[in-house]
Amino acid sequence: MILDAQHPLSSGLTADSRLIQAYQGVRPDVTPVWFMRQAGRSLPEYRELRVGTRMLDVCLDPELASEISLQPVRRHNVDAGIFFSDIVVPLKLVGVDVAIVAGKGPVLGKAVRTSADVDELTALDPAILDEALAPIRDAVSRAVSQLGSTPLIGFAGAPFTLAAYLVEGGPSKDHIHARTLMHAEPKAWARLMAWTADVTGRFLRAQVLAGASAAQLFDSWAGALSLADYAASVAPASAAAIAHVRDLTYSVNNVQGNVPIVHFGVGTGELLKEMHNIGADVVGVDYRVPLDEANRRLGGAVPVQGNVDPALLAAPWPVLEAHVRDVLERGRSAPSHVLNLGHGVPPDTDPDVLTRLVSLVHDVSAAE
Ligand code: 1CP
Repeated sequence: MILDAQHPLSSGLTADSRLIQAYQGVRPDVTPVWFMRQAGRSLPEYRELRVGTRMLDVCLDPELASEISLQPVRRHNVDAGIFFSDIVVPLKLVGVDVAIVAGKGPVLGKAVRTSADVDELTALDPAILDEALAPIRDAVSRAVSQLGSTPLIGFAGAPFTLAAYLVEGGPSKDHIHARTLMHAEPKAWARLMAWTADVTGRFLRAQVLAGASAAQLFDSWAGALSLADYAASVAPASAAAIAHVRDLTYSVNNVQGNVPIVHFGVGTGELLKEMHNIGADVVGVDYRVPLDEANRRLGGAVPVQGNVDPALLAAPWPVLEAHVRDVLERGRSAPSHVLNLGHGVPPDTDPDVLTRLVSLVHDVSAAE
């Protein structure tokens, strides 16, 4: 489907931005940079807005969600905004009993542990999202109207990462119940993954149709899986989630493009190739695998995003600077590179360090 003429990719507002060029495999004049979790607790203006509010209420308030998406763009001069929301928002909207507990993360009213639990969950009809996602569409279009030529990235959780919360009932270290269900009840697992792909895919598509210029699928916890389990029991559902946005194209000055899709996971060094193969354009790399090695594993033809170690944001500036220069240097081996962290901004990060890091990346890459 071709995006409508007002979409910032179709209108030409964001199609030539550094971010979209790099995501398309073209190296722009300057390496673009944004940070996972750039919107959030590291910013005093975010903490101030959040006083007395609940996370999921804020996600469903179009004015607040758009304002929070804009805060880091105003402050840091990053090359992209990321929509402020959470991966569990579409679960909440389809009718799942889920809350986000401060300092902990998503907590489910009831863990999905058996085939009967899966039947009960999947009886919730994903089609109701078409209407229920209205506040998300509203928040995205408000943010996009303020961002001008800076692209907004839409995002969603990959089916495995969402299933990990659904099956565990909350945050977990090793996701053991999810991995047990995968093998103990393979048919129920497949139903769970297909349903989750539909729910999360609709969330992602709604953001792109409302004006997001790129889409990122977060499979944060896929690093808990073996390559064989990932390929057999997870990758098909991630491909199905991505298929919700894979058909979206734009045409500007007679040049056709597709909405770029980024796929990111933590501890997924062994899975990089598979994570690209599900239909992603760009692979997000965590801090464990250097970018030149990630590029080698990906076959040398895939744009990469990453991978400054978030731990170094709190190290003395010369230590961080040397690390960032090294990441930029290794990133030059790939066709193109978007600088990011290897995972989210830690909540206690000094925001001035992030602003300084953005200028460093722009200055160093412009001089190359
Ligand atoms: O700036 C941005 O990046 C946009 C905001 C954003 C994103 C992309 C939030 C806001 N959440 C997410 C995605 C998300 N949510 C992921 C994938 C990215 C990642 O790996 O970091 C995951 C795994 C979640 C689940 C989640 N929600 C957690 C992790 C819990 C765990 O298992 O360790 C947490 C703490 C939340 C709550 C949340 N989401 C976002 C914020 C700012 C917060 C904290 C809110 C609070 O505590 O009040």
